[in-house]
Amino acid sequence: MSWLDDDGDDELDDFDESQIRMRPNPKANRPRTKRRPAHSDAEIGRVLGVDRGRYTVLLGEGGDADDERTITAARARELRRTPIVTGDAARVVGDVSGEDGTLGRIVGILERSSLLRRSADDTDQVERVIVANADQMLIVVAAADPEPRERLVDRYLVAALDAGIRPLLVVTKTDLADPSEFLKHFEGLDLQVFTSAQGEMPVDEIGRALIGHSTVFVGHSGVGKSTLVNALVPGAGRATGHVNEVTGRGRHTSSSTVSLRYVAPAPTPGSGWVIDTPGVRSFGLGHVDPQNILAAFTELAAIAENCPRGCTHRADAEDCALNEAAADGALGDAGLARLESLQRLLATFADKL
Ligand SMILES: Nc1nc2c(ncn2[C@@H]2O[C@H](COP(=O)(O)OP(=O)(O)OP(=O)(O)O)[C@@H](O)[C@H]2O)c(=O)[nH]1
Ligand SMILES: [Mg+2]
Repeated sequence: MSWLDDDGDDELDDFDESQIRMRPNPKANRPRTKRRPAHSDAEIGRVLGVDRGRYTVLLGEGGDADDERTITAARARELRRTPIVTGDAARVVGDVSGEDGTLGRIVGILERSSLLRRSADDTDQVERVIVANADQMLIVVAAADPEPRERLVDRYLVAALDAGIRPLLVVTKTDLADPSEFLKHFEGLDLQVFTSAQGEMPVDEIGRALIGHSTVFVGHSGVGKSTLVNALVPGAGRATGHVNEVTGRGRHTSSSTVSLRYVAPAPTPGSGWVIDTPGVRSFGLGHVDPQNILAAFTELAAIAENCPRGCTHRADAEDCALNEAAADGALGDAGLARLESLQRLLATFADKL
């Protein structure tokens, strides 16, 4: 293993001299080369969380219980511009023992199967990466306190469909208000819906949906994401906050994104990953490709093949094959409801929250 850094020069930005002496390198006297070390000895680990430039990485996952360990790692300089986020599969070198006071080094990340992103607003192309490799998104919305807003749910749906992530919906705090009116907005969608109340959280139902998946929990501050995570993952110890009675806003209790292992209670075998995220005020969609939204509505996408080039598929779009099919009664009630949902999601690009 090389203690040259990743630029191939001998600036030892991550190591101090005491470590060098402890780890003599037989190649140290060879001529310098600009070739990067191959890091063929890197271990692959799961990034569980990021805090002030330090990554918590799980190594040895899936092996013997003894092999599994959580380490702290810094990123190699060559990765400066690559965002590394919770859920990434990272290649780690250096001290990977996980012992107190040790620091590994992330030298690369594996190709991601999905990437959930948002932008500050809809015109902003600069994206913030939230989580990598999630295959489900649990959209958490409260029946009240804070008031549910279907537009924000639409935005999450759009972000999920764009990223190829399956959305699920949970309405919390149904002890405070009846969510049925709110839920009507989502009837046309292929969306599993849970409801949750104080003292009556659907832990088993949600748990079943988590097995074998990596599920990111998203939603406004104060809707109860961390409360759910704590109920699902005993010992998670996520802090939960109060909702301000005057503004109806949450207090942004969770400040970082953290991945936790869900283990189904006996006798059901199975596990999955839940990712608790901080509540956000807005969820910009500047980076989203509307074609990805349409593609998620498979049967409607097939009809839309007959649309003129550049068709927006909005309700007011002329010669739109979808609008024509709707007018001809070719879609049926369920199809009409889905078209309405699709058109509302497409319209989120024009609306601001
Ligand atoms: N009445 C009622 N209160 C709930 C329910 N679920 C959560 N709460 C309360 O809502 C408040 C906010 O919950 P959190 O879990 O901190 O919310 P969060 O979504 O994690 O918020 P951020 O971390 O700020 O994004 C806490 O006081 C919870 O006790 C529920 O089903 N019913
Ligand atoms: Mg929280």
